[in-house]
Amino acid sequence: MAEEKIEVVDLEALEEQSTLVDHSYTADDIQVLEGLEAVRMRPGMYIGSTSSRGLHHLVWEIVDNGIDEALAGFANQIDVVIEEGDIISVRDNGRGMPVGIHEKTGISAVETIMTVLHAGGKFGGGAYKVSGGLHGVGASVVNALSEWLEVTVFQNGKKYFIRFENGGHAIEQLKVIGDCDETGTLVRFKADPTIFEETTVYDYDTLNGRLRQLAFLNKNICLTLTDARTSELKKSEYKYEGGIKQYVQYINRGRKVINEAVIYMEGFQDGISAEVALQYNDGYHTKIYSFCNNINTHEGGFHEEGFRMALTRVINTYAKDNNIIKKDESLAQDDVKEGLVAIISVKHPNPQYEGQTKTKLGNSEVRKIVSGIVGDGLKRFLMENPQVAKEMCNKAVVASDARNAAKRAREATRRKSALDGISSLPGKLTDCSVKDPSLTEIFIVEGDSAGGSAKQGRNSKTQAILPLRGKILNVEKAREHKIFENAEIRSMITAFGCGIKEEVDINNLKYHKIIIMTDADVDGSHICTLMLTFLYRFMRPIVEQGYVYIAQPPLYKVQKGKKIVYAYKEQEMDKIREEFKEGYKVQRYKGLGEMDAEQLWETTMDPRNRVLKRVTIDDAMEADSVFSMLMGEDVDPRREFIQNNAVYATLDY
Ligand code: 1YM
Repeated sequence: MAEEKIEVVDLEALEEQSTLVDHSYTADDIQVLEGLEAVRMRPGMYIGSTSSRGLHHLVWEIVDNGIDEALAGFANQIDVVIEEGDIISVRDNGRGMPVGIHEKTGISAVETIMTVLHAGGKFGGGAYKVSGGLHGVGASVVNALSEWLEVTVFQNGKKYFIRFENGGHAIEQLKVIGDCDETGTLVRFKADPTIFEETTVYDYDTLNGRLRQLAFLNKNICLTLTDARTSELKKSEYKYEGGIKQYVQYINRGRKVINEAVIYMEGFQDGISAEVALQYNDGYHTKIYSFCNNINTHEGGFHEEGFRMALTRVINTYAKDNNIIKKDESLAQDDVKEGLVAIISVKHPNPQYEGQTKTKLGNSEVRKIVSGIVGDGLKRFLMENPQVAKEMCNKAVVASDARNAAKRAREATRRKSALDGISSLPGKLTDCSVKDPSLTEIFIVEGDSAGGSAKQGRNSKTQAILPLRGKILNVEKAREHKIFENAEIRSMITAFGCGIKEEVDINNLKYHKIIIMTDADVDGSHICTLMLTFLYRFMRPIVEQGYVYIAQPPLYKVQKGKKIVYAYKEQEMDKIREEFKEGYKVQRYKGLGEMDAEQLWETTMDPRNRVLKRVTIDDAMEADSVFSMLMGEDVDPRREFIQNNAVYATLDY
């Protein structure tokens, strides 16, 4: 009976909402395909780009539908498989997409969902769609951009199947292909290589990182990822009963914490749900990550504002009431945030995104809701845990004292900012001759010897070289003024020219490509992690706006007779071995220093041949988290991490 009802609801909605059913089949067919054709003509408008990022976006569109089904209370398991040939398979154990067939048109709801733009969001049983990312375009867009796509629905004891080819053309109508005793939806697709010209190869770590994040943000949903492309299966499984509470613990892993039990609060009002989890560590940095509908709102917005307001207000009131500070004193927002790790996650039926990268939540009503739950929840926590409350307040008082002392010292020496005196170009920089930033790039190179080769090999018109000596600095354990005294960091700030923190001005950025070039080993990736962490914390807009890249030096040089080829990934090397069979020489590069200037140019710096990885804000956020853990007090997770060589894994795209 229940299934009957769902079908009726969907078909009624379908009739109302979809233009499809008002016309004859052929006319509709044309209209439908015009819609999908529009997607194929301008894929960027729907999925952002057709780069590797856009490719991964296809997976998120399908996974989001599974997450929605889970949030509606009907599914608790989503399995993603990367099959051989980079075919993606996503399966959930929900109700299954509606299979009802419309009498007049003979078109099934499944087919409509897969062929009408935005159909999935428009009709349905009334429950709003919570996921659906920045683009949130729906499954039909994935269909349009696939060489082929298959949907199998498990429902009513039957298995239904439909297949589309060539960008969304159903090859036949939905049909029953067998019996089953489970329910759910399985979508399999192969991205169209004529659309994704750059690459159709999925990156395990990218998929893995986001699936773990989705598991943290949606408690009790089990998400798995299997890589079946090689004979050795790789698999991860994530399920967090504690949701964002565990997310905070994950970020603080290996750190000494002030409040052992994570402070957690949640609320629901006017169709908007909000949850917040927070924990202080003994460090100086603040990590507030906010989300709306599972999307990281990097630029903040009203939910973050509500959180900060409530945090500052409640801690000040408590500190005064308990004579920790005087009645006429107050702790600034920066003081109460020192060492704070917080996750704010809201689910909103009608989110408005603003800002440069459309990642700032613009719904003003959210401020009051978040500030309300944080105000009540935190007040209560402090009253019930006086010992921890005192430690939290004391930490803020120490931060406040340090900040005031630094300010007095600055005023005394009449220095306007910690950065005064950094104005002339750093000595080690070898600049390029062209001045137009949109044409120029700067390589940040590990070590003097590689720096030397890079200087010799470069295109001196457009490529600047800044060699760094060893590790940059433990930015985790130093307060800000110490950080700015570090020579390597000062060199970078001066060279880039865009300023730091709140004062970053992209218009002054001197190079539109900042390329980190380090050895392809553990040390190299550690330096890369340090760099990303620094950029993430101090120059976030340049990461957000896509100006940061990681160079990919080759792992191997293979020579057969006169022919020389380079392999940048193990998989490529496997292919070469197959192709060359025998009679070839292999050199494994351990560091950039092993290449002469010409080789370095040819393999890693020449825009015509090189492979660059553009750093996304999520990569930088992960690097920051890894780094924080590596620098923390706790030795065990660090040892484990280094043993597993995971730094390398994270950065080995
Ligand atoms: C692997 C991807 O798409 N699962 C899925 C999708 C839907 C439903 C269930 C569903 C939703 C509703 C009712 C409803 C979709 N339904 C629609 C539409 N997994 C995956 N599982 N019955 C089934 O929202 O009321 C779009 S997606 F349009 F019918 F609502």
